[in-house]
Formats: sequence, C-alpha cells, structure tokens
Amino acid sequence: TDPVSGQPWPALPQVLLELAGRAAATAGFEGFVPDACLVNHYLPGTRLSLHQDRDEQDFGQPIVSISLGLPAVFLLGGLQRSDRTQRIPLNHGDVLVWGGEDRLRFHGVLPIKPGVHPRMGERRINLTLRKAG
Ligand code: MD6
Ligand code: FE
Repeated sequence: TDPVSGQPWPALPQVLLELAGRAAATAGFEGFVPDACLVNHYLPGTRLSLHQDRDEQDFGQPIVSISLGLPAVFLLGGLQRSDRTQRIPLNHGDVLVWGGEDRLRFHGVLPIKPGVHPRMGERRINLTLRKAG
C-alpha cells in the first residue's frame, strides 16, 4: 500500500506487463511478471552515480529498462564498484534487459547532454520494470 494515501498501489498497465514479459523472454528469462515500475526523470545535466539494484527480493528475476526522450550514456561496470566500466548508448525506445549473472553489476548514467527530444522535450525518462516482492 501507498504509505501516504493508505490506498493499494495501482496495477501496472497491461501494455507494460506485455512489453516487459516479451523483452525478458527474448533475452532468455521466461515468465517475467513485474510488480513494480520505477520511473526516473532526468533533466539535462542530471546523472545517476554507480549503484547496484539490490532492493528486490529475488535476484533471479531480471529488470527490464525502457529509455524515452533524450539520449543517455549508460555505464556498465562489474561486480565491484572499482571495476572498469563500458559505455552503452541508450536512445529513445531502447529496451535493456538486465539479469542472470549480470544482475548485480554496478551501473550508472553519465550527465544527460542538453537537447530537445522531438516527442519528449528537454528530458529523459527511464522506466524500470521489476519484480520487487
Ligand atoms: C537509467 N537505470 O537508465 C537508470 N537499473 O536511467 C538503472 O539504474 C537500471 O536501466 C537496473 C537495471 C536497468 C537499469
Ligand atoms: Fe539501477
């Protein structure tokens, strides 16, 4: 339940459940049914420092990440914060599936370059679909 309103969280939209399930299956993770969607909104200059995603209960479940709007450079590291990182460009409409032995890799996003996306304006939005519980 939402701690502010006391109401149950709304169900995830069917279109996101289907997209996430199909993307995960394509990457080799059958039967992925997310129960949470984290929405991150980036303005030009915003970055996301290196982190691991470890708030979920079951690291056997993947995460499906959808990028919209301004382009970003995703940093993909290793299992130690000090491991070297690769740079992966993420553009509008890109879907990244994150799982298996890579599920606990450190990762982040470089500062978003100023720009205007024709559909989304001066912003990047990232949706991560997860099985939290
Ligand atoms: C982002 N994404 O692309 C931030 N985490 O804005 C993440 O931190 C992330 O894309 C776990 C799995 C996929 C991701
Ligand atoms: Fe993350």
